[in-house]
Amino acid sequence: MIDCYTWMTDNGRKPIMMLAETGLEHRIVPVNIREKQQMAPEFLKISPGHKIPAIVDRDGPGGATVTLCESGAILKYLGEKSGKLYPSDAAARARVDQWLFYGSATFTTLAQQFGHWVIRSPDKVPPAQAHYTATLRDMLGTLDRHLAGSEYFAGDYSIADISMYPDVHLHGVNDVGLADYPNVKRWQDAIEARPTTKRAWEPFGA
Ligand SMILES: N[C@@H](CCC(=O)N[C@@H](CS)C(=O)NCC(=O)O)C(=O)O
Repeated sequence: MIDCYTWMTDNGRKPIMMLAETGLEHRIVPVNIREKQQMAPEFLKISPGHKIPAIVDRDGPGGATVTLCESGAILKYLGEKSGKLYPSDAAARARVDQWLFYGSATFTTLAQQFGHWVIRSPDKVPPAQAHYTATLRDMLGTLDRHLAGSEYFAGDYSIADISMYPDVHLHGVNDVGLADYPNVKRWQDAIEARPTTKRAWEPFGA
């Protein structure tokens, strides 16, 4: 049984999407970050940087308990454990890793800044708004060029796609629109149509 500590945010949806794909036995433990539940001492033992998502797998390798934070590390772990959405061939795996890291280290991190400065902040700072809008559009352009020659980011549907999807869905579709990024739109529509994605995006814990 895997406990998935998470909330209804971009990063928070990633392990939920992956767990839905793998069929691994799990339960969702809501951590309401608006109410600062991520600061609870018990949660900080799992995620020292007070960030969701995190998982606890009481049936890890050799029967050990595995405690993990960081969405990219969690996706890799679940991919290795289940044998799904993460190829075993070394070259194919390296390609997935490249886009997984782009998704978690670059795309989501900068899209979150767009979300803060352009969408949510009550302080309107025009240079920050312009900078993060241009940054988001630049990244969507990068994704669009890659997806022009590839159905998914790295071969078949994989954890790389899961790492990119939530911010494309939230900020691409809803905020800037995908009219200028037809390949991203085709990719996002295909992932959105998966029954597992629909299940993973249902509200919880509120
Ligand atoms: N690099 C981390 C980022 C996680 C992250 O940004 N989590 C946010 C929600 S999406 C959070 O928990 N914020 C609450 C806080 O920082 O206190 C990952 O990929 O998991």
